[in-house]
Amino acid sequence: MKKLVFATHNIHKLREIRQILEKTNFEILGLNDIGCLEEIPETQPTIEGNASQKSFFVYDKYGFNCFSDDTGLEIEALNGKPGVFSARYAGEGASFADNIRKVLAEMNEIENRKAKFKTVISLVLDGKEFQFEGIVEGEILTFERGNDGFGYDPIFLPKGFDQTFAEMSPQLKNIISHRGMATKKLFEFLTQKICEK
Ligand code: ITT
Repeated sequence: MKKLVFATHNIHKLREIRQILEKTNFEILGLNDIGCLEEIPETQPTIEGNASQKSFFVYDKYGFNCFSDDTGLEIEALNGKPGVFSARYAGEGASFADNIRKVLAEMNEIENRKAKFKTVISLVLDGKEFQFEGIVEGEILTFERGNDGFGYDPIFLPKGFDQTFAEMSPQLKNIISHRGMATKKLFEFLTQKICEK
């Protein structure tokens, strides 16, 4: 079985990805499994750049084929912010609640509520990079709704649905979400790779 590293320290993400990629015959390793305990730099100005930086960091330093993901919320009226700063929009170490508070304050009295979540997965196989994107469009509400999910889920209403990401079941969110879509593309690519062998 070919080994493939998922460059995250987040065990929840790792578990989820292992389930999704179960049928590809790739053995998915986490960073801990390869002895990488350090924080991987994310210093690029774009989501694509950050995903790429993480994958190449592991490939170059640890010598494993690898993939990583980066996600951002892009709000039209805020010129695409918080974007790459989504995790630390209200400052280094900010909580999800702090970030939501900042977004709602900045969106106060703004009529254009359009926003999208974007995930980019960067896969580095034998030194060659492939990227897979997932985008979900929607709008930013004026107040929080729902308790599930994480991050900006309580204020994001995906287009065509009347539940926020924090109100819908995790199963439904996984099917329609940015990360779900990007992961599906990765799954199809890896399945095809195995069939080619
Ligand atoms: P890594 O260690 O894997 O890099 P991270 O916390 O940086 O984890 P992401 O790049 O996936 O995770 O996401 C950046 C931020 O965007 C995250 O902290 C959330 O605030 C927000 N976010 C990402 N995915 C989200 C989702 O599905 N729903 C709501 N908010 C999300």
